Amino acid sequence: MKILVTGFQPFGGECMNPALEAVRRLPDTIAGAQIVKAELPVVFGRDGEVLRAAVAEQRPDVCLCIGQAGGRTHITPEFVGINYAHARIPDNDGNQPIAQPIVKGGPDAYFTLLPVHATVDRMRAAGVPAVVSYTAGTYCCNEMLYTVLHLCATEYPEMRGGFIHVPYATEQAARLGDGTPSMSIDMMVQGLTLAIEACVEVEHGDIVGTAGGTEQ
Ligand code: PCA
Repeated sequence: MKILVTGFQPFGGECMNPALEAVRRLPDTIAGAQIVKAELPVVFGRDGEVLRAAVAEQRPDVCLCIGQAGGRTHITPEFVGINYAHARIPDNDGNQPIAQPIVKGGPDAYFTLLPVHATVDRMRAAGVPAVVSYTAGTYCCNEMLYTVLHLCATEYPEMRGGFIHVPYATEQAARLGDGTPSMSIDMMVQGLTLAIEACVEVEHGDIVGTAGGTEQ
């Protein structure tokens, strides 16, 4: 099995993106699967082009995209990508789409093709804070989740895709305000490794999870 793991570049004035740092530290093989990596720009439209090119070149069985969700306390595998871009801040090229579809005429939403509940169970059992999220927001990360699932639905029916958000790294929180939640990059690497193991072992569907969601 081949798994393409992507990490976003820094954005919003941050000098690092913990998602990219964690992806860089992943080994080349996890649970027998070959891990290939790509770095994505935080630029509406171009992130999808880079992803599309990486998928065309690598032909992965699984495409797992990783991004930062500053302010979250847990690693959050995302359940749903919506066909809606609405940027609170400009992207790294100064674009700020407001109330735009990602794919004109596309379905309103796609559900993840990855076993997010099995993933969260594994992370929690290993002591890694994790919860299934039912919103990936409306910025580039949601755009990427929607885009990868649209690719799966339209061009790569054998591929499975999904997205995981990670919190700020401890180094970022040290520069931000008192009370800013964070996690070590080492723990993110551990969590992402468990997520990839879950993708290898749970090839069809997911377990029925009771671990709740971000609404709780
Ligand atoms: N997080 C942003 C975009 C890039 C990233 O790492 C988001 O949550 O949309």
